[in-house]
Amino acid sequence: MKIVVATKNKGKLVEIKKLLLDLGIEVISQDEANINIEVLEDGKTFEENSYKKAYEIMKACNLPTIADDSGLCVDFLNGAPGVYSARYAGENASDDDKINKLLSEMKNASSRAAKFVCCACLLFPNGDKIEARGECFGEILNEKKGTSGFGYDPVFYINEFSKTLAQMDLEQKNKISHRAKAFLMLKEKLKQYLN
Ligand code: ITT
Repeated sequence: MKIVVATKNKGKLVEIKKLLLDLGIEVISQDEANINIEVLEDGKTFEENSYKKAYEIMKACNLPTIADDSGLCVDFLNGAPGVYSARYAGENASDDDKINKLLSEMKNASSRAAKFVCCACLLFPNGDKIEARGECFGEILNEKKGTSGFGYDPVFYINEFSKTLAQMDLEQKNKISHRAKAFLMLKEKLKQYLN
């Protein structure tokens, strides 16, 4: 079996490929499958968007396809940026632009609690679907710390480890992140499905 990963985000792709390594299945990116489609992420939930991404790429390549829709939900911002995390500072904004916007919105925040959410959806050409959700809790720092990872990692601090996600190496992030939890559950469901 071969699985296509429906993402254009290079940081995510590195994490997902590593998370799926122990399946012993060939995993290729949508670029490697030569699928150049922009999926309009207009769903109201992470679940809706992950299904939509998996569906559109799966239709184009006719192979089992896995998509991840994820984002940062901040208590003080009533769950924002949420499903808009990628476009929080505009369509082509950099990770730094997004972080700067977040920190300015949180200048006088009474709470800095936040969580990352990841919804993973694996769709098969016959319509079968496996889904899983993972969450990772932390708080938003006032300044960036660390250079690993991607997105909001430099300001997402986890008390238990006294580190931001950007101060962790990939191995450590892939043990505790929202994505790690979602993909661990998805792999368990896939193993049952294949038996
Ligand atoms: P694809 O849709 O092509 O997969 P994307 O970056 O647009 O790529 P999303 O729509 O799921 O993906 O947006 C998720 C955004 O949330 C992502 O761009 C980051 O800004 C942020 N994000 C998600 N997971 C993250 C993580 O593990 N660390 C830091 N930021 C993360």
